Amino acid sequence: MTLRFLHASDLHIGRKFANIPQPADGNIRGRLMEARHGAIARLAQVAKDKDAAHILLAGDTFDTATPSPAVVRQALAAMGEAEGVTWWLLPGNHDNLRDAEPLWDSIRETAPANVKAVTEAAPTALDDHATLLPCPVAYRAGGSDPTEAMVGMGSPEGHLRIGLAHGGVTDFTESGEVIAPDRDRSARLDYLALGDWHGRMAVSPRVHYPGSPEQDRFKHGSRGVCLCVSLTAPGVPPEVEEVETGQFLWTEIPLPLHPRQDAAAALAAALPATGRRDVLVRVIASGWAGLADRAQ
Ligand SMILES: [Mn+2]
Repeated sequence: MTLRFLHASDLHIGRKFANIPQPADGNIRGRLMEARHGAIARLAQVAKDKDAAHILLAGDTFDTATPSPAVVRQALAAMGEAEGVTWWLLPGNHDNLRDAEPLWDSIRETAPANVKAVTEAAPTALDDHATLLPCPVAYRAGGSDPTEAMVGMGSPEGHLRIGLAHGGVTDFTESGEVIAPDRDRSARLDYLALGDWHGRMAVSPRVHYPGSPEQDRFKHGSRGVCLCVSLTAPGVPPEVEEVETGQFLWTEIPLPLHPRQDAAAALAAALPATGRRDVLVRVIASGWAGLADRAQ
């Protein structure tokens, strides 16, 4: 009996991208915002393709504690359209329980039947063979390990134990919480689904960050992914497959320059040959240029 689910995090729906220059003749900020909403449908498609019955969202589904009602309504509607899939939404630091109380109230009241808000740190049956152990972020900077409660959470004999949490395992966290990297062992987990880090990272065979399914910074250099996780029996290591979900590629391109070079031609040659409309490039120019070269 295989349990298959998708693990994603940090959708940051509603993010406005005010730091991205908006060209006079384009709407890149709007397109980036739309791509984050679009991640919902792309995840739903992956779930369908992979025959996964559940999608675990490990926090920061929404970018702020107070997304506009339209952003929330449209996101929930898109999740509702995914037939045969149940979405499990965990509060992260951006949409934590305290700051985003009205948001979680409205999700519980208005969400379609296949969208579950996991706002309590209590074991929840995922199906007849698996128990979800969620640890929602209570407030923005808790300063303690948000997964500690998992150790004491019970589950029926023979059930798979799947942890769901949001926070850092090392100093990359901005929120102050640090998760014990061996939590899978101390809480007897078959899988620990984490969010917070926006790049893909495997902490250990059972502990994973999928990163954001739609990238939002230049640091990772590849399109966003989600994880397709298969579990067969308690104690058996999971099978974890990365599935690309990102629309935009955020990438850095080095551009070494020297005097009397045609810089414009060098730039044109360094840019990607195809698919440019969905690529954000940060050009890192370096080297030497005389005054005339600079002007050019
Ligand atoms: Mn985040």
